[in-house]
Amino acid sequence: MRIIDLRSDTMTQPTESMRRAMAEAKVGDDVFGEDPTVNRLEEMAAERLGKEAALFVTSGTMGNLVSQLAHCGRGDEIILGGQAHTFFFEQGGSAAVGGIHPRTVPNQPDGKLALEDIEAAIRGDNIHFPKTRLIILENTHNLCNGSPLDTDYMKSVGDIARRHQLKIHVDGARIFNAAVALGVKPKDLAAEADSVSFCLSKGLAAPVGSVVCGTKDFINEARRARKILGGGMRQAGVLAAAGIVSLNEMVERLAEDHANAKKLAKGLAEMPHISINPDHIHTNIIFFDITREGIKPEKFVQEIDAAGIRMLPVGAQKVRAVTHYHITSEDIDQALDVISKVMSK
Ligand code: TLP
Repeated sequence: MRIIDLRSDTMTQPTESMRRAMAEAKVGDDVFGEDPTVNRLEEMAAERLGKEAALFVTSGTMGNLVSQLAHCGRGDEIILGGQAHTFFFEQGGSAAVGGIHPRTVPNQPDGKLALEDIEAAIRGDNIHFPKTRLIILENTHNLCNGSPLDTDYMKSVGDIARRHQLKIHVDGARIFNAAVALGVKPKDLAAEADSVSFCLSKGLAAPVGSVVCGTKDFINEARRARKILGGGMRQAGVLAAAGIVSLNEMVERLAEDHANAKKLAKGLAEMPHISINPDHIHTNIIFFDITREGIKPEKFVQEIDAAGIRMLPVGAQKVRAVTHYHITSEDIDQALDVISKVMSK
């Protein structure tokens, strides 16, 4: 039975061309700055994001953490969404490792933080308060249906940050999805950010790795933070080689994933006892609610799994599905067929 795995775009396997590039990669000791393939990936990433420099890290979680450690000192405060991956799914690393105080504001359904909420959360000069240092945005926003944040919104947050001398970090795990969905360049979406981290190992299909981009000074600090976290890798060019293929070959095709996610959302919207608005789906992540009594997300997921369709249950009513490189339009037909049978039992 063919397994159609929609749990996450992290399930993607390296392509043939990645495997070849990995086998043939020229390598050196990257802690000494001597791995030519890592250096090449970092140059390419900096160029794509319109920043001076970049740093290859093990994961999106490490990318976000080294960025916070580079921007903030102990006791500093960050402003971020209550649904932000950095707040929700990274073990509270900001506080646990960095002594950084998270101040959450609500995410709007499209992943944005309301501008007035950001302004209201910024601390004044008062001996009782931590110092606000950093605003973190997420693009695309995972828990908010993979919504992309556009350049106008980024400019508005940039204005606030400049007025209050704050930095902006973008958790751009899927910023290439955002750029493709909005028809802009990743560097346009990153222009207002002091730092951006993006993942190679999600829709871009590399086996491992993320890249953090920013000024040279920021990257020097982030490199120190990576080392203390144990993330100084040696002949990491075997991994970076796959990341180079990601940037060269895997970006434009993300549009197919978005089309498949939209198709899945539209198909689900027509089914009884499933609630989803396909107009809210712009990239490769969809969430839908199961509204039928007696079928909880866990049970639903078990039943479709028996027919080879994998999705993730999240919370009391919700299920998540993510399209990616290994999912075809026919797979979506198959998934819809299985789901419609499960729901009409
Ligand atoms: N997200 C994973 C899970 O952790 C939920 C997924 O399957 O979507 N930022 C964002 C927006 C992310 O979605 C993720 C991973 C990360 C950061 C962390 O990346 P990794 O897993 O490489 O540490």
